[in-house]
Amino acid sequence: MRTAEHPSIVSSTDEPSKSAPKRRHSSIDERRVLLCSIASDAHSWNLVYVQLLLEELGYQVNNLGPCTPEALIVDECVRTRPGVLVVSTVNGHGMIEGQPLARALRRHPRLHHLPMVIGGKLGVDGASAPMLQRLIDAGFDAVFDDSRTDLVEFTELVNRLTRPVADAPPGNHRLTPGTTSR
Ligand code: B12
Repeated sequence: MRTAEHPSIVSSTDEPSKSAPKRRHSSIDERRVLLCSIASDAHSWNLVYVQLLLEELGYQVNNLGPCTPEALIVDECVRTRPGVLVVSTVNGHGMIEGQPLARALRRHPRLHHLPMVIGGKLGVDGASAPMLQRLIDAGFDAVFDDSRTDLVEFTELVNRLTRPVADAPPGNHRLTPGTTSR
């Protein structure tokens, strides 16, 4: 759904989860971002741009580069335990390829709670809200199509997703799969 707070972000439901927020594994580094693309996408300046943006905000970014194989993304998420996974893609296939990628990540027993977002130029012919919703349904916490979103919304969300649990106000549900906002 599109939220009133972030009208151009298609994000998962705002409804509070019934379950208590879950504490993530202690080895997770909240300030570490794993950045990647999708397997078909050869564009690289989008990745450089997003990396520099996040580094300026103080994140340590591990950029896996373009044409990122799904298996590598899963393995690196498990190995490096990032605070958030950011998928950047602009060739127009993100809408399609992002879905099996999200499902593969969510299927892994150690990645149920990994905050993950996707953004860029996601479709070849624009990006309708129902299309973006499919990426949320597949497992992404938020979707940013560059025809609808600005980078301020993205950086605000990353800050929120990676806030240490101890600093989060009561009722923060960011650790529940499929939920980004309170
Ligand atoms: C350079 C370029 C290439 C180069 C890439 C070289 C390289 N090493 O990167 C080459 C020639 C290889 C190339 C190939 C192709 N390209 Co090209 N390419 C471009 C071009 C001209 C510039 C891209 C660029 O570097 N931009 C600079 C970066 C910094 O900006 P950006 O990519 O727009 O990213 C911004 C946003 O999208 C956003 N963003 C990106 N990721 C994320 C992630 C998050 C989370 C968030 C919040 C925001 C965000 O932030 C960035 C900064 O504002 C664009 C057109 C254009 N003017 O944008 C087409 C473009 C991306 N290419 C396009 C296409 C179709 C192709 C090809 C399929 C062409 C072909 N028929 O072969 C192939 C695909 C190859 C592949 N397998 O992926 C289309 C994609 C269409 C779509 N999505 O609807 C574009 C948009 C051109 C067009 N108007 O049709 N391309």
